[in-house]
Amino acid sequence: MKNVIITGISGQDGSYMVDHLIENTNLNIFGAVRRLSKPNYSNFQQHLNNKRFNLATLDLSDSQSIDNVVREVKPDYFINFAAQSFVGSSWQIPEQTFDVGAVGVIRCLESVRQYSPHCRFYNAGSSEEFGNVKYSPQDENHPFSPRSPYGAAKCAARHIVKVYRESYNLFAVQGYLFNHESPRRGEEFVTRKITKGVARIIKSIKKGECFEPIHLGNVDAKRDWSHALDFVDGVWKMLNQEKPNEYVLSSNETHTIREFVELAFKEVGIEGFWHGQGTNEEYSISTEYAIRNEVNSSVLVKIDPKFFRPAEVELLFGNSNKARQELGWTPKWSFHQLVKDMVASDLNS
Ligand code: NAP
Ligand code: G4F
Repeated sequence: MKNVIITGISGQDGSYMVDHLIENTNLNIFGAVRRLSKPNYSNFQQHLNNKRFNLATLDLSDSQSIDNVVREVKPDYFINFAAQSFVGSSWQIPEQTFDVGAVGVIRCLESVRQYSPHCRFYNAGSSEEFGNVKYSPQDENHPFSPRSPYGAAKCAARHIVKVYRESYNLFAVQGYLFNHESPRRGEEFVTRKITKGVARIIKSIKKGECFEPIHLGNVDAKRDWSHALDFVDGVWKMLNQEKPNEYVLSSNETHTIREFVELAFKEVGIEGFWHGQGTNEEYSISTEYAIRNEVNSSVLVKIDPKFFRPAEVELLFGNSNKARQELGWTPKWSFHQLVKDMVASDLNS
């Protein structure tokens, strides 16, 4: 039986990849977590008793820990999802972001080269590498122009993956993945912050209670959002093609944060309207809804400069036609279905 190491399994993509490979392959899975003072197994606890699932401990900032696992497992696949993945924090902890996101990838590649050179290696690349975009939609030929320490780390990782592929003939690739979300999305990312806020607000309204608005930064930024479930399938296809090519995965649509807000509130029956300008702008409940439902608070969203970034990626809009044609990758979730799924999950939690 073949072995796969997956890092980042406590997070969104790593945990969905474990689900995907348990269901669709007969691989032995070595899911890697780092040591935390309070372990968080919630995204993969459903597999803890499965004989094909093994928990491994490794930290991307520690080459010994990576070597130990790779030497023992001799993986056929190594899927690296581990990273400090929050762009906003990458200005506060730039060294750590770069160390894990770029140097950590060298540590993994070195381990694979030495102890399991036949292994197929995947690193999680990002549309943040395109950053200050030059044309739309962005495809595999778009130049790199990162706007954050996070984006710069992913660019460095891309170069080192290529260097190892070309120097040692490793099957090593890094996809260009646009934003992908789900009910397992971390709570500080904008989509989850919105859907969690919407669930909190509608629950308060139903109880006749006052509520605090959701505080957001730049609501005019545009993102190309997909469901993470579609992307783990795309990553697995990328790893199993004949030759190591790198692909964009995206929905091929772009939407503002504003649109996400409007759709998420609509999902729970709340109609709102934007008013005011700049940092005084707000999204408020329509008067008819407020009267009908005897709502005491009216502001749903407030703009808070605390969430503005030192440099912003204003527009991301992908072109994943190459992956769709060459890998036969067919995403199943629409933007609307994604918002619906996230709101429903937060309402039930
Ligand atoms: P996520 O939910 O934040 O998960 C990140 C994972 O990395 C967590 O399991 C985290 O573990 C782990 N990790 C962090 N530092 C580590 C370290 N030093 N050693 C070992 N593990 C470490 O992120 P995600 O959304 O699933 O994204 C997965 C990957 O894809 C990331 O590399 C991200 O940068 C990249 N990516 C994501 C998107 C997206 O839209 N989701 C788009 C493009 C690229 P802890 O629980 O211990 O913190
Ligand atoms: O949800 P975000 O934090 O995601 P961002 O920065 O696009 O990064 C995500 O996608 C990348 C792929 O493109 C990944 F590589 C990365 O790991 C991560 O998964 O922010 C999205 C947009 C930004 O323009 C941000 O300025 O939403 C804007 N925004 C507005 N208000 C906010 C907020 N973002 C957050 N997190 N919180 C806010 O209150």
